[in-house]
Amino acid sequence: MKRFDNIVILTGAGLSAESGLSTFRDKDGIWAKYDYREVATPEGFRANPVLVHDFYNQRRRALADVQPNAAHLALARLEREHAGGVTIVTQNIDALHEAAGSQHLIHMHGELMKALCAHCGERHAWGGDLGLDTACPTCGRVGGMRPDVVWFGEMPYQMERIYRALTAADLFISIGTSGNVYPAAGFVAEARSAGAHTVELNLEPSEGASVFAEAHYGPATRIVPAFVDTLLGAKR
Ligand code: BV8
Repeated sequence: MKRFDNIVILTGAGLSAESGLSTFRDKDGIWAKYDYREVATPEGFRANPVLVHDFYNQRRRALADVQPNAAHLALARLEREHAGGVTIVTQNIDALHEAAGSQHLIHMHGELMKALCAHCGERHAWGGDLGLDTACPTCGRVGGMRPDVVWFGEMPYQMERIYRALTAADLFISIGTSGNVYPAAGFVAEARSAGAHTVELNLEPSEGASVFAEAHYGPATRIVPAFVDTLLGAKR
C-alpha cells in the first residue's frame, strides 16, 4: 500500500449504524418515518417547533445508550498511529467519534449534544430536552433555543477549513454515506481533482460510487479496521 501523508475521511450515518443509531435512507431509516422538510428545515421549525423539538429530543435521548463501534475505534487509532495528517469530516451529529478518541474532527452538520440560541447566537453543551420554554443561559430569552444542527437550506459549518483539507489531501476516504446530500456528496470530486486517491468504504455502492478510484463493501465494523490495518502497514 502506497504511503499517504494527508488523509481526509468523510463519515456518515452508516458508520454509527452498528452502534444502534438509525441511518436516514435505509428502508427503516429516519426519513421513512419523518418528512425532512417538516423536521430538518428552518421553515419546518417555524411552522411546528414542538414537532421538531420532539424529533431531536428523542434522538438526543437515544445517544445515551450507544457506544462507539470497531470502525470508530479504528479511525481513532489511525489518527494516533499515522505519521501524517488525519482529518475526519463527519455529517453525523452524534458524539461517537469523540467517544472513540478522535481529536481532529469537523462536525459539518453540527452536534446534537449542543444547543444554539437563535436570538443571541450563543452555543451551549446540552444533554437534556429542549422546548419552547427553554431559556437561553446567556440572553435569558425563551423560544429561540434549537439543536445546534445544520438543517436543509442552511450553510454547513467550517466549509473553508474543509475545502482547505480536501485540496491538501493525498487520500480521501468516504465511509457509511449514501452520497445524496450536498455539499458533502461533492467532496470526492473536489479531492480527486486535487490529485488525491479516493476510496469508498460502505455497505453498498453509494450515489457517487463511480467517482471513487477504489471501493470496499461490507459492514463498517469489518471493512474499516481492515482498511486501517493496510494503511498502517499492519503495524499492529
Ligand atoms: C447547503 C443534520 C448551501 C440534521 C443533515 C446540489 C444539488 C442538489 C441539492 C442541493 C445541492 N446543494 C445543496 C442542495 C440542497 C441540500 C441537499 O443536498 N438536498 C438533497 C436532499 C438533494 N443540501 C443542503 O441544504 C445543505 N446546505 O447546501 O447550503 C451551500 C451550497 C454549497 C456550498 C455550501 C453551502 C445542508 C444539508 C445538511 C442537512 N442536514 N443532517 C440531522 O441529522 O437531523 S443531512 C443528513 O443526511 C446527514 O447529516 C447526512 O448529511 C445526510 C445523508 O445521510 P448519510 O449520512 O449519507 O446517511 P444515509 O442514510 O443517506 O446513508 C447511509 C449509508 O450508509 C448508505 O449508503 C448505507 O448503505 C450505508 N450503511 C448502512 N449501514 C452500514 C452502512 N455502511 C457501512 N456499514 C454499515 N453497517
